[in-house]
Amino acid sequence: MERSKKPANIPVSPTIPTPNVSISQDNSRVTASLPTGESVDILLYGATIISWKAKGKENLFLSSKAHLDGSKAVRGGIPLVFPVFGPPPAGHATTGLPQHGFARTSKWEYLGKSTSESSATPKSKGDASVKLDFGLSHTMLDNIPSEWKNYEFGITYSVTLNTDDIETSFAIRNTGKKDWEFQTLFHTYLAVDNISQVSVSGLEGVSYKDKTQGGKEVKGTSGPITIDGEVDRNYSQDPSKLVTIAEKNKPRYEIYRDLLSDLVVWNPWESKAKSMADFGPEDGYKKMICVETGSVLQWNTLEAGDTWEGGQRIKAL
Ligand code: TA6
Repeated sequence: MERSKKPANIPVSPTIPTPNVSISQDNSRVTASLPTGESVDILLYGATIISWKAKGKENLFLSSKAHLDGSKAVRGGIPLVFPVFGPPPAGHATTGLPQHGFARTSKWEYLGKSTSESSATPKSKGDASVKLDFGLSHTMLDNIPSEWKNYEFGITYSVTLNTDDIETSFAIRNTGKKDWEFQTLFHTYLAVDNISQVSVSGLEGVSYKDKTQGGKEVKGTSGPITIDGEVDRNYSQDPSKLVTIAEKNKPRYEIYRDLLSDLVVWNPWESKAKSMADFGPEDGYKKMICVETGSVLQWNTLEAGDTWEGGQRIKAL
């Protein structure tokens, strides 16, 4: 063939960096990482995120005494609360369930991943992301010690790891013929360097239920929240309002909410931390703050066949 007519060589582009997802041998854990180094580690037990690394740091607090073997809800990371927040009330469909429900103590199914490669030029590894889906349904639970054994549901929990944030979202379906009520929350344990230098803004002037005072309604603080003792507060705040966690007045996390009107701010402080056998190290309470997002200050009724959705995005700064 005449040389001039030979088609030009098609340059072969170097492989575009893609997210990596692996499942542990014993099928108990899913780990994902991005070409840029961000990573997330999720136990199928409770679909509990136990590690989220971004900006070169671990952003979640995990108690050094946390049970990671499925024997108890994980003390740290992002445990999932469903269908009841706190101790179930008496005379209710959730009566008999454990504190914070069964989602965090059930084995979830890994449903798969979807990734988006870096769309920038092959050289930059800028914005790959990976979405991991997990599922829980009534068929996967046995001996539910409550009226809930008669309800049918399907939950898809999606965790999306991006370069500087993580998204967690729920799609909760009532797959049965009976309507039912629920509460749900992402019980996020954020890692901080020193709780005494932490402030939470975005809740100024918002009144709250103070669980350290038996749920008494308390007028909101005029300035950012600071922590110098046990704090256990339930706030209701317009989901479009940004909540920022700062350290030494330098923003460290931003929390964006999608349809989640309630926030819980919790730090057990010294004596409560000591009273929890799975809380460690002893001064671990100085290294964490729970800023939890959900829908817990009222019951959400989900009619048969309906789906409820809600989520959050936490940005590490
Ligand atoms: O979300 C705050 C809270 O409800 C606190 O009252 C405290 O009990 C915390 O959760 C931990 O609950 P747990 O059942 O994990 O010990």
